[in-house]
Amino acid sequence: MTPRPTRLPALGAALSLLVGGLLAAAPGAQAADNGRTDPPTHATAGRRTPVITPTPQSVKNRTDRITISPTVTVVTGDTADESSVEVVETALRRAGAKRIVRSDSPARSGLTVHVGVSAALAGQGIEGPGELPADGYVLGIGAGRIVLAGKDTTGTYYAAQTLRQVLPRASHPGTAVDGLAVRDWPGTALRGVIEGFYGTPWSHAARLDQLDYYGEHKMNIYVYSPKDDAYLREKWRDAYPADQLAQIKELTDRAARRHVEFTYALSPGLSVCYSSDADAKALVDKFQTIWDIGVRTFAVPLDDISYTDWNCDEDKAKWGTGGGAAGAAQAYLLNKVNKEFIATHPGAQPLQMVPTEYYNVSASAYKKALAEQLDPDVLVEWTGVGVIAPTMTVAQAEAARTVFNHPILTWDNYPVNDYVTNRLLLGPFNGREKGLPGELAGITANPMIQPYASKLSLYTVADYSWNDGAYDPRASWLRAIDEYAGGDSRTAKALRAFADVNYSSALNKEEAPDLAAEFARYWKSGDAARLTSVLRDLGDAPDRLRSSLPDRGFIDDSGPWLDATESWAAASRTALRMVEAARAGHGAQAWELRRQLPALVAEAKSFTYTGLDGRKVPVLVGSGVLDGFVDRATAEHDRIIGVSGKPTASTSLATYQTNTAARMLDGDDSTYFWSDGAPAAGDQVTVDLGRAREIDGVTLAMAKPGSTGDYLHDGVVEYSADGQAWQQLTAFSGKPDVTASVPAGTEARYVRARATASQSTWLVVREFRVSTKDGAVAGGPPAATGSALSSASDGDLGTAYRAARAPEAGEALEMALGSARTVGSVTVLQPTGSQARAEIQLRGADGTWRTVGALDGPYTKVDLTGRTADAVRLAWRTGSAAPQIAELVVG
Ligand code: LTM
Repeated sequence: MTPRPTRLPALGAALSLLVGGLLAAAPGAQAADNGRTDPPTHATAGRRTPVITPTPQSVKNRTDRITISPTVTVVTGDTADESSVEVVETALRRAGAKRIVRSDSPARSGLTVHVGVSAALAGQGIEGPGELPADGYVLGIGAGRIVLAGKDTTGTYYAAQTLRQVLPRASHPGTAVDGLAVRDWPGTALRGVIEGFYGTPWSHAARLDQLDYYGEHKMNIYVYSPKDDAYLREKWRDAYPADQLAQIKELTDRAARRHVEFTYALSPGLSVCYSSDADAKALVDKFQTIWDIGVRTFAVPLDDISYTDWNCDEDKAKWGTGGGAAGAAQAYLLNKVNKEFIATHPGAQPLQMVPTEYYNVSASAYKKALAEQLDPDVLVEWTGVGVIAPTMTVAQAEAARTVFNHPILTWDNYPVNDYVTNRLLLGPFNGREKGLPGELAGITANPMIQPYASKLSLYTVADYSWNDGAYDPRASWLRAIDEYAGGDSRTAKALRAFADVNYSSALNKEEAPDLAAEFARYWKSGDAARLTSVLRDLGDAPDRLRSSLPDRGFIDDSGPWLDATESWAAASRTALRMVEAARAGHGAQAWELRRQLPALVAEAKSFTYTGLDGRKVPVLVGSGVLDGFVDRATAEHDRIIGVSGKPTASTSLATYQTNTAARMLDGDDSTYFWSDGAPAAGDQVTVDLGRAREIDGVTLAMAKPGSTGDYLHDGVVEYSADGQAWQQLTAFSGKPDVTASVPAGTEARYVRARATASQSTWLVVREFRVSTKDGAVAGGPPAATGSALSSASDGDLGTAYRAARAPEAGEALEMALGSARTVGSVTVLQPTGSQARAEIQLRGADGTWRTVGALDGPYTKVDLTGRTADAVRLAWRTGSAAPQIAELVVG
């Protein structure tokens, strides 16, 4: 393996500029591009520019071409190794070469490929890789030859990876390949992955597959640090069983062939005695067993441990207590390992460590001790500002380097999902400032528990780490999708739709950006045909991926999320059809679809992943977007048929845990809204009735057993028609139960309870009831247990009045309209299975009930030409089944 010294940032930046300027003008070179490659479909004057990933620093087209001859001669030089030659030969065969001959000198006829031979660039007029940083390379195609010239063997391997992407596929020799000069180098020395999450560690097969992927994407480090491998943490002193050691050896060998530093990370912090010679020896001995199988890079992570509790009395006696003592103790142990192991093993790479304070840049006694006492060549890993850093800047990296006084290797907690196991994080690496890689010793990304599904975002990590200057998160992500789909456009489309609904994270705030834009477009334009097609594609995407995605591991990784996507697409399509039916005046059809929705949504929410504690967690896809669309569509349907929406609750206070404001309205006295802090004067809880209604009473039930002081100690109950101008109904003080009487004729849309003084206790509101004159339901038959008469007119089509028995003669369900008003229509919605039969009657000014229609199936709408009435009723017919009414809507 090639040694990779940490590149000095300032030198790195200067070098980048220098090599950019040194690119020699190749004979026949075309106008230089800007260091970016074009998407796969891009063609310039009839030539397709191949996608090279990660995006190279410089690519120049040449006007000449080479031809893949039947026999190709491969000449190897001092930076060639077997891995590079294998990649080159495979690429040549795929491009149509029938025979490959290895030789010491170029062939007189046919194509010659020079692997690791810088001198051969002279024949193409291309500058060699001499000035490039480690891992840099030059690839020249033209002047009758192909030349791969690495700064080192890894550079030549990367030139081979680029050639693999550049050469076309052909079954016969004779393909012409456009001339090209690629001059390329990495943005930072170490680029890769730290398997550092909690949860089921990756399988051996998945790790081997990852190492292949890293090599292909010019990532050169893999840190083996799964939190749940006992031999790395709880049993860190114990030797590996032979079979596990054999697997680590296999990984090490594969990593070497892919030019990846296999880094072995041992985490002794749960039980180590820092001052103990025996423990230092145990650490070094364990490293020795790993060295013996070929590993050359080692780390000691000390994250997620206590540094206020010592594991042995000797440490307390030696260093005392506090962060400074912990820093000194850790430095002592690490320096010992550095001296007794790293320094005594020629070829060992610089030691890496994860500090216990890995997530900020604030000065502390702990960091000061590390900065001053830890050997200067030890690399310090750092997650940025925050454990999951939404953004990372050059200034933060500089601050980290200053406060730790060591080279910084980022442990970037993306796309790791061990803290959100119900999510796949498939969006791009984002929020990392350009220029950052040059400040760092390297970048390691902590991936998801799902190895294959991690590849989309890891592609973008590799792209950013290699060439941050050209990095565009979204464009990189789209290229990742194209590549991962294996070049098939329908599969790529399906993958994009699926990745879109699994997009958001701390780094990518927007969920499902493509789909959200489509929903927004629909609400604006009403273009249902377009949205239908989008949702059909989303619903078909899981099947397409299951049948066509080349990487089968992705399908296993994504199972419940694929199922949920299919179901949410079905629910959304039903919601769309419901809105369209309602808009077209097809009320019965709309109501039919409206009734199907809850089961579809329940199914979409039913898919689970078994989380870290063994419990099943429902997975989320398109959270807030897909369910948001269904909710909005439902509200739109309800609005169209004249239901103004059920009352909603809100508050100015933060919520404690899951005790949301909605619980004030759920009719259940055992649930409650609970604030996450004490109310100040002006804080309020508010009920929105959805439209102005005649109110006739307000009750507030506050506090609860165990929190008897959690009520508004001084406040007022107020109402408003518009949410701006408020009138007081009552003032209260010192009591958790408040009742406000309401003057007759009071109309309000909003009712609130507002604190008039600050207090020290929090607020519990069990129920906030606002009774209205209109919509009040009376009569019978009585409601069955768990149901209520009021559900027939609560603005919530999801609830229903369900009678306890069949009606008796003369029984009716009666709804008050408040004062007499003009009635344009009466709509009666029955839940599925309801067989009720009734006359629909209005009560006129003379107090007489007149029949205006009869129930006719689940959806009945009677249009009236302006009848005046003060009440409406359903007069049950003799022999009717026990009635069920979802909503009685008077328009
Ligand atoms: O980030 C670090 C250094 N340690 C742990 C990781 O093991 C874990 O995967 C991430 C994300 O939950 N958070 C940590 O604190």
